[in-house]
Amino acid sequence: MLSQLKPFSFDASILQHHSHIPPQFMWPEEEKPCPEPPPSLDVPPIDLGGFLSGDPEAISNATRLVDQACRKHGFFLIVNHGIDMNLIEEAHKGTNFYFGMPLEEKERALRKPGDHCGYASSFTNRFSSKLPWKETLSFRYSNEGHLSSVVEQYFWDVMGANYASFGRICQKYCEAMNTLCLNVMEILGISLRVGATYFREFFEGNDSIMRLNYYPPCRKPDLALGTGPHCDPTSLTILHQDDVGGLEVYVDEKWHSITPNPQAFVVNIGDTFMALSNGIYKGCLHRAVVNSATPRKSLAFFLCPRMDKIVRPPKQLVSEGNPRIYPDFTWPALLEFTQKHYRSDMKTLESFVNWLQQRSTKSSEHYLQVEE
Ligand SMILES: O=C(O)CCC(=O)C(=O)O
Repeated sequence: MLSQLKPFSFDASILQHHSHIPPQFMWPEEEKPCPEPPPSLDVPPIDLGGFLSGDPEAISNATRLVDQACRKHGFFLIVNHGIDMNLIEEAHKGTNFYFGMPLEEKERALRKPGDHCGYASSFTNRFSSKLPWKETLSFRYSNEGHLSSVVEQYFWDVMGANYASFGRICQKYCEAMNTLCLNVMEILGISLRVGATYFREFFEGNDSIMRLNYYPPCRKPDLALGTGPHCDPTSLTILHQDDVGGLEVYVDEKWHSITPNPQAFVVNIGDTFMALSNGIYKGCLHRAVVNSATPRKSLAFFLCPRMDKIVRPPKQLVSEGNPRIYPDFTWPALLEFTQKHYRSDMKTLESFVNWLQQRSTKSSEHYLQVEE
């Protein structure tokens, strides 16, 4: 089937009005969206302001709720987060501005094969099946001092002076997400009983990824998916969705919606944190559906460790009754695996471990560098 599909290029601004969609965007029966919106998932709202105030009751509530959610499915909301609502709004406006540009303009940031940063569109030049109905722009953020303008610089270098202001907004937005992630790491450190600073320190100097997702309307939303089912291979995802709705999570063998809340960030555990917690905290399958009337946007910040950090659980999380599940690895190895060899699903870590084991000792050593 795959080999019969011709390469194609569509203009999403035209395709969104077509009542027939190309077969590359039709998902198999068992993966199609639910005919009716599924019930909402009960995701606990975590009061970050309360936690940071040092109030013992607020700390105990936040850590208890996070612990329950992460043992079961790894999704929770952060409210009272202290991030300037104007910054969030500006980031959404800039996202509209960028994706509203003609294709040749957006393609100035075109993602190169094998790279994970840049502009990617399922609507252009792909031989494939089960394509997501979306366009994305991804870029690197680093918390290392000498890379303190890496986002701003990216927009300037790739898109030019007209995007300098949006680049500054994205830089600020990523810095805010970095702060938020490190605060969440304190909650996770307490809830896993390894101390507030353990994971915060592990992620200092992180080398993370920001992705802007844009889902045009689709006249056949019952056949297509905006983002196919996947687990995030990264460590922690902080997502802000607009008010359209479409994010769904697979819990207890069914899909559930995550109702939009502009005041909240949706947070989920990724595979790398699952490994850091020795499998105690779970990431779970999620996807995004599309609709026939309204474009949808989401801003996703993916926290990733510094490239040379060894992903290994702290000794408090390993015992005779709870032995190591995953071997030591580095984030670049898992990134390569999910970019080149494997579409992320519920079994990514298991498959990654098998892949690592199959490689020669020599090349494994390349991935298992020793931390400074
Ligand atoms: O747009 C969404 O709600 C989900 C996005 C997502 O899962 C992703 O970018 O990996």
